[in-house]
Amino acid sequence: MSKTIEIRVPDIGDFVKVPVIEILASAGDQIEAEQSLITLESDKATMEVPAPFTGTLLELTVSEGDELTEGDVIGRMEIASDDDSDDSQSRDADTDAASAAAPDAAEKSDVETSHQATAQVETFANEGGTTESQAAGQVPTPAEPFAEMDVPASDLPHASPGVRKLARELGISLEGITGTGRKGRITDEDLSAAIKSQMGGGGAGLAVAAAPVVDFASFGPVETVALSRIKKISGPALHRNWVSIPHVTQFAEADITEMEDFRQAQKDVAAQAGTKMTPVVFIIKAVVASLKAFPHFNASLTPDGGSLIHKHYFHIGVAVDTPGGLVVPVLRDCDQKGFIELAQELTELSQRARDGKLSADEMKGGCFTISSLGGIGGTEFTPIINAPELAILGVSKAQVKPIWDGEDFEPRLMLPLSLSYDHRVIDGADAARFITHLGHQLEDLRRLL
Ligand code: CAO
Repeated sequence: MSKTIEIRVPDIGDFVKVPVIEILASAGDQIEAEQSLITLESDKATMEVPAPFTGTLLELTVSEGDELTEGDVIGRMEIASDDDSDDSQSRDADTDAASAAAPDAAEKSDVETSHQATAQVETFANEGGTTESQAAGQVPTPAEPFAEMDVPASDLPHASPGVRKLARELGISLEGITGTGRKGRITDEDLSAAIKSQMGGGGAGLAVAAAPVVDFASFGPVETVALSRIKKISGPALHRNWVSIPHVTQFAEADITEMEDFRQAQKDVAAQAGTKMTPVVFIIKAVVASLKAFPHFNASLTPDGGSLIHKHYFHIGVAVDTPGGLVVPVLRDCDQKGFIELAQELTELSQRARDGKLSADEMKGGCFTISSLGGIGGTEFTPIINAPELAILGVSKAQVKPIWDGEDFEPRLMLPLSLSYDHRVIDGADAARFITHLGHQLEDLRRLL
């Protein structure tokens, strides 16, 4: 004989109206006692609501986004009528707690009062670690861990206990996995994608030994300082781009002697317009001309990697060094703007970047990025592509060099350029053509103007 029971949210401490973020089972599923049915997530913790008994799930009456409180019905299941609270496969249900949590359950005539299992709780601060009770194979009872649960959400990755458990079992760190779920939560799919990516196409693999954990304090005084918010956001993206895009960097030098003479001559004009004519503005124009000549640089791969999306607009990102870290505001429609207008926009955007006042939209939509360290120094560097863009130009400090003109060495102002490109799409020969074309734009002012 079988009977139908309601499944209710068990004691979840002081939490009320906790959103459902994951549905883990479907009607018709054969469910084991303790099997997780749904995941709830508050700002402080994720909690899985397990099945109270072994049986067949008849229905789940909640959806993602619903907000639940202790005692709320989440569905019904059919269990063997002798599958009672003393069934060895089932958790003991605390009927007092159940009726306290579900006072209206007794009013249902066709449905037994629900038996409640204990929510499995994991705080966000528990990543990578295993509580003592978990290590002992126990499900924490609400009474003790809920008191400790009220810890502030840390910057550790958000993931359901199920995802964390699987990641632990597979020895995969959740650090560095970009969550696509609500509030950046790492979902099952994100974990699978990370595992696939770590296994790498062709088995090249990204599985590397974990970085050594060093007790620096044993060598001398130390201080731990949290990374800036910008670095915490940009770090995983840079890491992803670095490991997932086959980068090659092509170097070249452009003779900008004439360009620099012209720029110096234009300084007053720019000053009258309330701005500063920097080399970066000329480089933006040269990049636009080169993107027009080599349209497959102004493109992005489709997510399946099988096609290119060509862009018919010219939005250029410029990396700006700010006290909090690197940000990349995007100057839109650079093909339609003059030098003075671009100079004004660059000055305004980079100032707002340094003041931390850029909006997220102002950092979106770029086709190609320029990273200029020319005002600082260094000879050349290998910039990391700003995915989903296909290439990035690094600019270093121009220097006067003796250049052989066929008869003599002439002092010329040479600008070092570094073009990193996605070798899945761009061949080395194309990159050499692109950077040569770019150099010619900068060398021949008539083309640029
Ligand atoms: N060669 C020689 N001098 C250069 C130069 C170059 N390639 N580029 C700029 N300069 C000069 C400028 O002309 C300016 O001198 P004057 O005042 O005499 O004209 C001086 O260096 C200072 O320039 P700047 O770097 O402050 O300003 P900019 O307009 O050239 O660049 C910006 C603007 C926003 C790109 C820059 O300020 C910046 O933030 N650069 C850092 C970007 C970065 O961090 N990239 C790294 C990414 S990877 O981590």
